[in-house]
Amino acid sequence: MQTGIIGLPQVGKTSLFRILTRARVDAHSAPNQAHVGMARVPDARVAKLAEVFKPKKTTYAAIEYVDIGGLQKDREKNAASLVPLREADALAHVVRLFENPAVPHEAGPLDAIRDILSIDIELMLHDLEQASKRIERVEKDLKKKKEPHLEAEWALLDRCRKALEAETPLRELEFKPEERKMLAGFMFLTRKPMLYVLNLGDEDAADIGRVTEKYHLEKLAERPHTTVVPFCGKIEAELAELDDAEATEMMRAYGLAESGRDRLIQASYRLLGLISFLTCGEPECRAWTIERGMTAQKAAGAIHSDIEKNFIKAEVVNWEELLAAGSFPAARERGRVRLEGKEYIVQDGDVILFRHSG
Ligand SMILES: Nc1nc2c(ncn2[C@@H]2O[C@H](COP(=O)(O)OP(=O)(O)OP(=O)(O)O)[C@@H](O)[C@H]2O)c(=O)[nH]1
Ligand SMILES: [Mg+2]
Repeated sequence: MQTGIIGLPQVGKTSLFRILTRARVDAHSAPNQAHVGMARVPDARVAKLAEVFKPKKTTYAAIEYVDIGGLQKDREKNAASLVPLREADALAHVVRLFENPAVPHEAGPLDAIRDILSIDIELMLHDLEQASKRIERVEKDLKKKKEPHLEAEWALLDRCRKALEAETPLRELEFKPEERKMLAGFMFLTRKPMLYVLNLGDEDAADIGRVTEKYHLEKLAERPHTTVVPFCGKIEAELAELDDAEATEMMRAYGLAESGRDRLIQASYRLLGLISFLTCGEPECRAWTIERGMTAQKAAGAIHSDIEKNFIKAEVVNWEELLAAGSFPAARERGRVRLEGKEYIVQDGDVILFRHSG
């Protein structure tokens, strides 16, 4: 699962990418080159279980980020730099809210709402073009023969086109399952879930819980499939260089209760519709990524297709109950371990032991 980082030039996209993936990207080399990297999903549950179970190996979930260059005023050039985003499952738009006289903001004085709209419009124009092209084709085919599936596709695309013309991103429309299937091939950018990263200056750190009001962005977070995460890019970059004790000390000095990096990665994980179930034993404590709403049998496939195929039952215990019991047998004795069938819907934080044949 991949999140594409977008935004105007010089808003801190590559800095964010570096913080998330801990990758060393030379800021001065090829500004318009796309960078791809993985970020470990911070998970206190795995850490706590590992402390008790002392496994040989601890493995966290991971998600991918891609940093494309800044979008330009030149629409032609933008069309090309938007292409890598079509493959992304979600977008993270970095919005500049920090002052830095050494790096002036291309769009002029700081204005989050203006910047958000200007990027949204680029994305909507991209989608409008895709929809219009396909509508033209469908109309041609419909003239030859009135096929019901083409008529359905035309109606759906026409609805998308009208929404886009009214400056409504497609993520705000509701689609039926069969419509979603039809739309899958188009890779519309405004259908992807959106994470707005508010890149704040240091002076906002102590009041980070209230910045959406300060910048009049409360409405933004209420939109469907949209998350807003305030973030102090410069502080987070410094924190990334420190060991845990030093980082905690520095966060206290700035009045930050938790790591912005952790908050941001967890928010994008949720926005992608992902949850983790855990496995825990002597060789390994591990978080496994699945889509929310997956059944136990499907979830088993995340570990191995054979376990999915030969699924018998799942032994399930909530991670906190397992931690309190101290071991799987002890949790069983306390009656905390449930025996679930293949249709059981796996919950975030379930620790699972799969029973399978073969
Ligand atoms: N004060 C301050 N400066 C920042 C922050 N984030 C980035 N910068 C500075 O802004 C400049 C641009 O940062 P980048 O991360 O390269 O921005 P970008 O969005 O990737 O830029 P382009 O890829 O060229 O569009 C660098 O000089 C950073 O040091 C921040 O949160 N605060
Ligand atoms: Mg960059």
